Amino acid sequence: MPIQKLAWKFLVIGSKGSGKSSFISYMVYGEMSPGIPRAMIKKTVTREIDGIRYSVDILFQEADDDAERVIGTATGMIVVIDLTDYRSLEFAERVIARAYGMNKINVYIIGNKTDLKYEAQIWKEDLEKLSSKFGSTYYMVSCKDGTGFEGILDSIVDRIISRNVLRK
Ligand SMILES: Nc1nc2c(ncn2[C@@H]2O[C@H](COP(=O)(O)OP(=O)(O)OP(=O)(O)O)[C@@H](O)[C@H]2O)c(=O)[nH]1
Ligand SMILES: [Mg+2]
Repeated sequence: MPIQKLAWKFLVIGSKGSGKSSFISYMVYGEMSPGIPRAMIKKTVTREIDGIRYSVDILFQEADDDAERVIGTATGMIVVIDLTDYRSLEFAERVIARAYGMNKINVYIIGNKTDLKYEAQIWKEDLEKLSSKFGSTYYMVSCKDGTGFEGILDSIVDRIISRNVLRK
């Protein structure tokens, strides 16, 4: 089977404390390891589509207020929203609007901290509204108990391969 190697950068953006580091950690290590440095962390994802094997090196980079400087260089954007903080939704909306203004279409919305449901200030319906406004996709997760992580990265990678590589 032919192999195509790809290298992408994913920006993980969100308001302070929304769970960006925890999300990257869960994606890459399968657990929320406290205190991972604000560094670039790499994960390789392998997918098979239409008889071609894709090996994608994904570099995760965390960003918040500095987001605007780095949006231009990213293949994909993962916008993390703290469901217990309504300001986190406002932050996300601003960042997403800016990204679309720069023709960045691979934007994925993550509603984080579903385990804190009694403290929620943002609900599924809010994320539904936000994602349909921009034509993006949203996922609900908890970096604490691992809920909702199953298949997220694979589905994001498949979508980007379809859009950017196969141009379906
Ligand atoms: N209960 C709960 N706490 C979480 C979850 N995800 C992250 N946290 C906590 O939220 C706090 C912030 O998490 P981080 O991953 O450091 O968030 P961040 O967005 O990287 O924060 P900054 O880099 O400081 O902006 C930490 O105390 C985490 O333990 C979650 O799903 N549930
Ligand atoms: Mg962090």
